[in-house]
Formats: sequence, structure tokens, C-alpha cells
Amino acid sequence: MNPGTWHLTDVASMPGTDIAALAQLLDSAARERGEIDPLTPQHGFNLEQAYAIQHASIALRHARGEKPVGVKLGFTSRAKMIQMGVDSLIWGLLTDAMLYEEGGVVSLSDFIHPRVEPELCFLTSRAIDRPLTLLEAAGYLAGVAPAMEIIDSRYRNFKFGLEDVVADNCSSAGVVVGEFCADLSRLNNLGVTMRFNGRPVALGSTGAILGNPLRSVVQASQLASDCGMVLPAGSLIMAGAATAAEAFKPGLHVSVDIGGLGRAEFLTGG
Ligand code: OOG
Ligand code: MG
Repeated sequence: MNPGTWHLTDVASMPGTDIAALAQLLDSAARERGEIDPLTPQHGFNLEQAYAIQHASIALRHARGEKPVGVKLGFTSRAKMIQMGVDSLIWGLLTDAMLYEEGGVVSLSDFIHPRVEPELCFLTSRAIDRPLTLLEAAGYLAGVAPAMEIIDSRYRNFKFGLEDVVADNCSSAGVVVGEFCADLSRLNNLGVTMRFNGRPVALGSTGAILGNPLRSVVQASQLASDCGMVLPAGSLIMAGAATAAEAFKPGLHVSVDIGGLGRAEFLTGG
């Protein structure tokens, strides 16, 4: 392993076949629920290539019939940056296969070593086809819901650097979204409590998400437009976790309460 070389490779020095092969490797790890070693020590790709790998792996999902449903942001709070040792905002792509029914059972057999984290989920009302300002963001949204993201790094022991986690679609594995509320006016300081069987396991505030979670919509609009992507009306935008994530096991009732917005919950099975 030679961390000194991680940022040195440019796009031209990495043939397209490697991007496809690494995307395939990550896709198989997710499907077969087998953890793999981080890829950068051996393959030394940069951030641009990491996103190319991510997009190629999502293209494999689309080819199997999965439908795009939106995007997720990662590392929008200090709590998450500190927990994982990565301090850049990142984003990943969500498909319908990642949607778990709110109030339903989430089976551990779908994952390698899943963790859950409390989030907010936005629903877009119009296509986002350019970078938005904070003042414009609410005008593009139909609502916001209490939500949880299930993350499941395909890397051994959930350990990775920036480029590796981006290639791995930012650890995306599932989302559980509660009921949408149309009032977007007071999102910047709501209490967040995630509980396992009624016992609080993570406490925070929506203000931990970029100071105001609506900024995650601004960031998503910027990132999408940077790569020429339009987010259609009806897209989900997961804002990023307000607290650190918690590992979970079967036999739990997992819930998140977000002050004023309500609750999202699920049960865990074997
Ligand atoms: C990477 C994904 C980060 C968030 O909400 O900050 C993320 C990880 O922690 O494995 O989803
Ligand atoms: Mg997340």
C-alpha cells in the first residue's frame, strides 16, 4: 500500500477497461455481500476516475432493470466526517432497489455490515437543471421527510479513503423514508433522535447538516450540473447524516424522530 501515489494518476493513465473492471468488482461485492480490500492502494485512481467507476457500477444496476430515484449526499456533517476520517462532501446515486418500506422489515441478509444513520429526504417538484441558490432551493421541492440511510461499505471493516468510498457509490445500500411534509420553512434546527428498541443511540440537530439541510439541495444542484446531469421532478435527495452512523443487528426496532417533522421506522430481521 502506498498512500503517496493515490492522487497522482490522471484519467489518461487509467484505461477505460479498468474503470469497467473495478465497477464490476464493486457491483459483485454488493450483490454477493462479500467485502473487498480498498482499491486505491493497488489501482491509484483519482476523484474524477472514482466518480467514473461509481457511474459505471450504477449503469450495471440500470442494465439489470433498476430505476434511478435520486441522489444522496455524504459527509455533510462534522459528525460523519470525524467518524469516517473523510472531510470532503461526496455524492452517490440511488435506485429503486435501495428503497425499503417505511415501517417494514429490513433483512440483515441483504448486507455485509450495515449501519444506519438519521437523515432528511427531500422530494423535488421540478427538474433541477442548473446550480440553485439557497433562496431558490425550496421552490424546487415538494416536501421533506424524516429518513434513515442504511450504509454498507463494500470495503473490509468499513475502512476507506475518499476515492474508494466515492467509487463504492458512497456506501449506499438502502433508504427508509417517512411521510413528506410540504412545510420547508423551519428545517435548520430540528432535534434528531435515532433509537434502537426505544433507547436513544444518536442525538443531534438538523443544523449539523451544512448549517441548514436545504444547503444539501444547493450542493446536489451544483454537483449534478457539474457533470451535466438533470435531476428530474420527483427525485429524492438524501441530505446526509446529522449524526454518526450505528451498526445494527437483527431483532431491533429502529426509529428516527425529527422535531416537527415526525418519525420514520423499521424493524430488522435476520
Ligand atoms: C460514507 C457515506 C456518508 C453520509 O450521510 O454522510 C454518508 C460512509 O459513511 O460510509 O452517507
Ligand atoms: Mg448517509
